[in-house]
Amino acid sequence: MKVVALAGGVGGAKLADGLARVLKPAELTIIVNTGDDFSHFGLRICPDLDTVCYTLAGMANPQTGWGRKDETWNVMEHLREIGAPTWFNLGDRDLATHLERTRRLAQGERLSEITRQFCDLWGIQCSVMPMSDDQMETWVETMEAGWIPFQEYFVLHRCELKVKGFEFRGREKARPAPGVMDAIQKADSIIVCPSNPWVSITPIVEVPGIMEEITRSDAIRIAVSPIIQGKTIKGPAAKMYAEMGIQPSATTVARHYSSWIHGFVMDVLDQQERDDVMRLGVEVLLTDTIMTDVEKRVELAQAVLEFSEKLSREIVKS
Ligand code: FO1
Repeated sequence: MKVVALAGGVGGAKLADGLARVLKPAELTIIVNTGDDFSHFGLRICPDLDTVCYTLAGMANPQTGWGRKDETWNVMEHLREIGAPTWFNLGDRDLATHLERTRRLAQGERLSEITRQFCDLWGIQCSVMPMSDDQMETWVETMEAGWIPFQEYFVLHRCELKVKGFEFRGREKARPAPGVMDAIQKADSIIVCPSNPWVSITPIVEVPGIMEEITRSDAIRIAVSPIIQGKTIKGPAAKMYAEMGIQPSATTVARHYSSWIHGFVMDVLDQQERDDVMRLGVEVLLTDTIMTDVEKRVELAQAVLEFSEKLSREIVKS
């Protein structure tokens, strides 16, 4: 079975890890959002790529979900002493990743190639690829500060500003990274991880060509809700919907994706919304989606894959 997972952020990385533990390495390709990427102190930082890779490699900080475990913060302390900006926390070990990535990008290497080599070094056997090697940056339109880059919204302003909209700057010139279109073409199943629909998944499918390839493929397409009981486990997705005048719920997420998914996985706690989602023309799997530990990641991954196989049998029959 060939599976493509679309992922960004901590929730996405957890399900990607579950899938990597269930599938054979050659069966799984994870396409990661790079709309969050930015340059800071001259370094190229790719938060979602690093979160996915650190999580798969067992190197992620279990408290934050981003950054590395067993981290030290010497550079940050010295930056503070000399009055440098410290709003974005870069641990010493994590800094090594950004330094080496930036050095190699400056030499003309592609982000996808650097990511593949980091994965090899870190023992990650499935394919992890950025959505694009080109810069396509998420900007957030806020009520209070106008248009600002994503990391300023997310980290500097702690998601406190009111959101009005999003823009993916550089989109026109962005191309899917090598391997992305091929993986989608060959996929039996495309799984949208429980990531933020606005700023983790939309940038991926907005890369010119990717959505067309997804809808052209014969793959079963399934999304997992990041919203449970109107709230997100982590991150601002529910807050973003509310600020844009949309009631946050699992049904809202299903509606967000309904034009291109076959199946939707939502938490048992939201079972009263099942019929609303079915009315969107989408099949539903109710299951426990809260990934509190590695076993739960694996259980959710297994449930999603079984659901995909069931839908595949049903669609072939009909
Ligand atoms: N998120 C924060 O909330 N505060 C931080 O200081 C922070 C630093 C950071 C450093 C490296 C990295 O790879 C990720 C980091 N993140 C931080 C997470 C990052 O902002 C992600 O874009 C979000 O998690 C959204 O996916």
